[in-house]
Amino acid sequence: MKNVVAAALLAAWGSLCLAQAATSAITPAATTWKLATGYRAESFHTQNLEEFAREVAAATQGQLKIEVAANNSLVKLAEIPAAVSSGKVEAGEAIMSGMGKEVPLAGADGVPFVVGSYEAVQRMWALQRPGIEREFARRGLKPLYAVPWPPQGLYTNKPIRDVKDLQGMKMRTYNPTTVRIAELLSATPVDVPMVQVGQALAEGKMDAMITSAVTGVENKVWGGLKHYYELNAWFPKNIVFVNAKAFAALPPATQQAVVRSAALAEIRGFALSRSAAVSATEDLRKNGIKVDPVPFELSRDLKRMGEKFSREWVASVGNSANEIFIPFYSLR
Ligand code: PCA
Repeated sequence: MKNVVAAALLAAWGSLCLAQAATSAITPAATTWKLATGYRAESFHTQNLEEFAREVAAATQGQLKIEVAANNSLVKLAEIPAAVSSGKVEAGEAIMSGMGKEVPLAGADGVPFVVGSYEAVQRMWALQRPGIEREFARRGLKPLYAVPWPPQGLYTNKPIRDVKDLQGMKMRTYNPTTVRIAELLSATPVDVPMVQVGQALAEGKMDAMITSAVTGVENKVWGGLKHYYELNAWFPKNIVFVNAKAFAALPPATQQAVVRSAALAEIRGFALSRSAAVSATEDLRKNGIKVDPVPFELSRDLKRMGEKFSREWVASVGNSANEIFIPFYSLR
């Protein structure tokens, strides 16, 4: 009797194993990607990433889970592209112009007074994307989507009339472009990661910076900075990318789900950026920052500086700069 029960149990166990093997042949094991970003969880970029992750999980019935690690917690912002290239993490988000040294085309994002509206951001991105795809592929990366920060304006701790007033100020920078701009303005560049701006201000390490209204609000800069001039100088984009091998290892249906969700995330991100630009400027005002139009002399001097910067940039990048700028201007 005992033997009969044992045999029946064994048979049941065997068929259970067979059934499991059959299901796992149909549904491959779930994959988890870690996605590193250097921005805070509450930032609109990160919120958008979280939504992207939720959509991918839903579209793949949980077969691909993307875990977002915000605030430099997994990899520091500046090191994210290399970490994704090497496969240390599967995916990441970085500010594209921060990669301008290795990928000159990515620097187009930070050239002052070229892109002046969300429509222009879209046109620039469409022209940049093929080159960015190619350059990223050479580094083992696959771009998924890009979303702009709101327009960049000038914050200062005292009123500014012309660029002479900026001379000698400690100007916070966040990429090679802003470093060069500080130099051209005879200010002293001080590299401060976005999440440390509040602290740097409290410690008296900075007098001025060029960034968005959103970044000023997120770092509650009104303790140290008093003026915000709406320069509308450029719209830097964050780009989200994945290790190309990790992407290629996904089943085709999952790859399609990622690409589709990325396209949606880009559209949603543009809309979030637009509305954050408006509400953040209002928040700056409410918190006592004087939001001013750009004084005539300052505007004239900055435009000149921008032209010098553009010439330098085109000369250093060569042909691929013209591949973007010529159609960009002729499409206008
Ligand atoms: N905020 C980021 C990049 C551009 C922006 O608006 C920063 O200040 O670092």
